[in-house]
Amino acid sequence: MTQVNEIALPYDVEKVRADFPILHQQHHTGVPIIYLDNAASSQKPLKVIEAMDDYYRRYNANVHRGIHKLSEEATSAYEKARIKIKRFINAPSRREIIFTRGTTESINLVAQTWGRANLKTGDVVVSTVMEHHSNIVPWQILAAEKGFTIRYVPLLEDGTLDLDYLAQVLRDEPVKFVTVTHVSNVLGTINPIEVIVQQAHAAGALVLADGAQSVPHMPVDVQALGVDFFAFSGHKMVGPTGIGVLYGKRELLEAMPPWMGGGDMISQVRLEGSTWNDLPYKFEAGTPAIAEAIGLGYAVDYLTELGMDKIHAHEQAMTAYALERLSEVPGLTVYGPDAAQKGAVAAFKFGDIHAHDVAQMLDAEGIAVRAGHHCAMPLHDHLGANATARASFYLYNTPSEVDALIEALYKAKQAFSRQ
Ligand code: C6P
Repeated sequence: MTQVNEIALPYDVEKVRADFPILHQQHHTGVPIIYLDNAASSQKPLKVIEAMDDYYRRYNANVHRGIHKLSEEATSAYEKARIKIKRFINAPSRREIIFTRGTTESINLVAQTWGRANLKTGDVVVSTVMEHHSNIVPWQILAAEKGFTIRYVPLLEDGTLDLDYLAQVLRDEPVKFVTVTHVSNVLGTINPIEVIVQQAHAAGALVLADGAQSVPHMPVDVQALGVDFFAFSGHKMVGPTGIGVLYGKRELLEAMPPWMGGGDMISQVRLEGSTWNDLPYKFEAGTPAIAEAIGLGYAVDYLTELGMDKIHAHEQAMTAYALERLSEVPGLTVYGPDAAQKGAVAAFKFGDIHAHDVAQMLDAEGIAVRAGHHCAMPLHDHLGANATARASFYLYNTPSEVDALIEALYKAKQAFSRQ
């Protein structure tokens, strides 16, 4: 436990920051960059960067193909990464870990395979108003073709899901599939996935949870959650871009047809027809993102060594502190539930100042935040805002960075009041 700005933090943040080269780059203001756009993408520790560099320098080759030393080494590292991820989310088998390009591809895979094979006119899929577009649009595309209905769970005043609505739809309508985010990328709401799974399963529906904003930030156990499918991205969890994961229960994955066809996903190809490879390869057509998978394995090592419990505790302390400080700023409203029910995200409106102007003025102070609809337009419609500014925290952020954010916001307010 270390004490920073009178806040108790579970580890020495400065020591952690030393692992991330980008955090030591100077902004044009002459101070190190303050990176508060972690919900969009996280920074990478040296360990991950070096692991990818090492692959390209020492054992670059394709996987599962060559009977030569380099290919064997590459295959072994690629498959080792899969095992690390299996352990990290406590999946029963490595065969249930499918490498994809990210959360978006993982959800599209489920829609285009399980969804295409199982959903028809008259069926109902349940999503929510707080979803990222990647958990709405794939279902809309399929619904337009298959004719099923999508119901969206509305939100309560405090930014949590209306679970009574969910219970009612599950009771009254032929729901086959529930697809819901674990943590909202705008409100930060942590949804009670175990409860949703219990209710959905009791009604005979399967559940996909979007873990893009949970896996990087808190311990996740897919067996304890009980989910049928779980999707997440490497780049938000100190890993590289271009790699993500779909976890699926083995019996479901076995029964699903493949999506993309090509090399590695087949068992036999004849001109008359083909048969499919075993899991997980049935869903990994073509040369995969090898360096990225290896990098993600090292990202998992990094998070595990630091400890997901500690990371979560660090972020809870940071979020509570940020919410407290933001509440002092006149005219500023943070969306979503209070710190106890919230991931490390603070999306806010700042009086009449447009979110893009807020982000631009913060950038001038060396502070990176995101502004816009954050790929959650239906949620912004619900909030009655076409854009919000969003500060999002991770394992390397410090309370003094929050202080700098607050100071810069006051400065922005002053500049705008002079106009
Ligand atoms: N949200 C954000 O700034 P990809 O792009 O496939 O790695 O992740 C998509 C995605 C899915 N679900 C949730 C809850 C997400 O937050 C994201 C990515 C980023 O909020 C980029 S739009």
